[in-house]
Amino acid sequence: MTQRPAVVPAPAMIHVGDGTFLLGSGVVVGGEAAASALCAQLLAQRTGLALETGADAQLFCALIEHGEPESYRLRVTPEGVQLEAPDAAGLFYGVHTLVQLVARHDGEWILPAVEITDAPRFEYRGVMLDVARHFHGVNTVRGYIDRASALKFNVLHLHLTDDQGWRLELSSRPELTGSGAGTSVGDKPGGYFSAGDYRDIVAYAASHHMTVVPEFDVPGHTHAVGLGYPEIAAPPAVSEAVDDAVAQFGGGMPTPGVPYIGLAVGFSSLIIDSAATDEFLTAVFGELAAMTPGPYLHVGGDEALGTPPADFAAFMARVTAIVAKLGKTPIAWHEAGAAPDIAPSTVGQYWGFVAPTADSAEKARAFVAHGSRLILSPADAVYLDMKENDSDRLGLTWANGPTSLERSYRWEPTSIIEGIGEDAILGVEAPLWTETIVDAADIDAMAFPRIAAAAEAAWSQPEQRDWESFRGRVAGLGPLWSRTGIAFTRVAGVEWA
Ligand code: TNX
Repeated sequence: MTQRPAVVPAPAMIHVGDGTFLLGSGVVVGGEAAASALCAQLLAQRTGLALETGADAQLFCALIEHGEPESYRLRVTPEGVQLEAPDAAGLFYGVHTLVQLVARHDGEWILPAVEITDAPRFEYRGVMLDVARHFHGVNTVRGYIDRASALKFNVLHLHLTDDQGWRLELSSRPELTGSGAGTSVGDKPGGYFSAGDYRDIVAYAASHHMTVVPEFDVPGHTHAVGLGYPEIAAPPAVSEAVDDAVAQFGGGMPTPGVPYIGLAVGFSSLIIDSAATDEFLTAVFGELAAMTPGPYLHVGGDEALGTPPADFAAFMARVTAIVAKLGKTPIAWHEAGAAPDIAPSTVGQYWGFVAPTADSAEKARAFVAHGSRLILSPADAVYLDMKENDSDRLGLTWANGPTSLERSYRWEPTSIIEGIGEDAILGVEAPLWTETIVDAADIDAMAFPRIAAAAEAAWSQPEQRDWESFRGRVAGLGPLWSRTGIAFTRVAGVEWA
């Protein structure tokens, strides 16, 4: 085996040794219970071999005393396989690396002899799924958790609300889903998560070492709120910025009280200075905090195009204070950096370009000046909803599109915003907006393979990142993805196996 093993994201250290370990039926996987069961299951799925778990194992998974969180060490020799990690997440990631190493050689399933030591670069490694523009149900979300966690992502950000629908049932404001969740973009069926569905997603994510970050997007992107609670909805905004956005995305302006099924953004707002809005925010974020074990609640704050700057600043200060008081860390899109009085713990999510335009970098820096950190989601690199070709059925092009796998790969987190280095970066997140994305097959076709490029930006050390190497390794994942039912796009420029 001289070929470089197809491990994505690239590990911190990989050394290829001599020989191979032969995977045959009868091979026993043992050690720590959860990891060995997962390992046997995934290897069986990959190869079709019946592997057993038990004592006298040739593949052994062990928890050890010391090491960085989420790290692992994997040693494959012709005699056996040892996986060690200081925590369950590390074992989980080691198992997924092992599964990526499986290869077919002279008619046998083998693992190449390797020694790997690995640990993540960033602590926040996110994917975002928009369940508002098109609703995506629990099974689809579970599938996305399977896929993302296998690439060592540890955060699932759910964009739960937008103009087109409110997708989480709340007992404090039942009309949010009673009236606000009936449709999706293009008048497709709507839908929402019950509290039980949400708990199911949170638990499934946790079992895959992912934290759910739920987002209620306010004050803009709230047309659907007005369907059930018109008393806190401002009339659709009229401004040049709104006109431009409506012209760019399409679907026209909304009619108050009627579900919005277009693609435009920026026209809606909650009423800013109102006791009823305040009570609404306290109730909905309070209920969300109680349902959410993770440390973060996302408050949105993007594209409030019709909201005067002073109103926007006052609103973002208010909503971040409410979330902080609930004992959670607020996250807001970078526009909220323009609000001087946001809760100082607020994490900013930068969605500008790799080369920042206008005042996006300045707004992003404000979060760090307050003592917090940034999540980087440069839209022209890791927005998974960007088209690869103008003629593609799915996706948008506004972020310097069409894009490419190479563009998604070739960027370095510390080189985007001047003055924002490693310590100011909490992590990297790849959002998937779903204006054009209707079902699980669409999600696979858009997210794969570019999600793998984002995974490497989030996990791998800069010295391990190299486009030519990635291009080869990602090709090697094709058979694993096919085997696990991932309907990825065979993008040009990669020699898919
Ligand atoms: C911009 S990114 C948006 C979303 C759209 C997306 C489409 C951001 C914070 N806002 O409302 O869905 O573009 O790519």
